[in-house]
Amino acid sequence: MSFQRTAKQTKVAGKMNFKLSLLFLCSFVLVFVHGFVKAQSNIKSQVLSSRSETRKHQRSVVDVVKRGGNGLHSKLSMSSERSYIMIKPDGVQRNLVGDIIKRFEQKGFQLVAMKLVQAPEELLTKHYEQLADKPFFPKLLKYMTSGPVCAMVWQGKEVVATGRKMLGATNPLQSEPGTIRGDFCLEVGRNICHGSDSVENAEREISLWFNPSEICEYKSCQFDWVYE
Ligand code: IDP
Ligand code: MG
Repeated sequence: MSFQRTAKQTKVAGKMNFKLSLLFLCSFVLVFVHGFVKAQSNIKSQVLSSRSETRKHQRSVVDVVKRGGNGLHSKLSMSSERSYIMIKPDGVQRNLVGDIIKRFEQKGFQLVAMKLVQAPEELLTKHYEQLADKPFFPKLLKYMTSGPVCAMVWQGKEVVATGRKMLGATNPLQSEPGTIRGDFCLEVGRNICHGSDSVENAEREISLWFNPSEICEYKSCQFDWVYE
């Protein structure tokens, strides 16, 4: 009888031991999983906070530049004006592309977009919409569609007004020597290049001829030697 009780007790004790071990194992697994999850979330929050620190740092650098702390912002904004300059079909045919580009490069302006285009009449009609009622308009369209043009965007301080001075008067015979039209051509209907006449028109013309993705943004290595 007492032996049977002892065996039963042993059996019960064994079951208890098993349950206790199971409980212990479960608690160990729970503690481990909890620790792992906590460590993961700590790592995540550290990464997020370091990212936000980086962003804060970037913002503060931009702010310093914007406040003009080192004069960089004012230099950047004054040098960001853009003009649409186009070498017309006669300029391309007469191999004057290099000479015209050279003048803008030498002046210190920065080339930010360029392509050769056989322009459709529709595009030129939009480009010259302010001249649509002029008697020479059909001749102008014929001239401008007679071959490829070299379309460019030049950037720099007062590039619109200065570009116009560099081109010279519309009628080449009235253009000063030293200007592009003054040096390279004779007739108003063969005046080899176009330049935007206002900042507003420049932006309108640039958006007509170029997709934003075709215009490059870069700091020229000459920047600090051109701008004080
Ligand atoms: P611009 O090119 O100097 O800005 P605009 O008056 O805008 O001069 O005229 C656009 C273009 O139309 C000129 O560059 C020239 O090729 C052409 N053009 C202007 N006036 C005449 C003209 O009287 N006869 C023929 N073509 C002209
Ligand atoms: Mg014009």
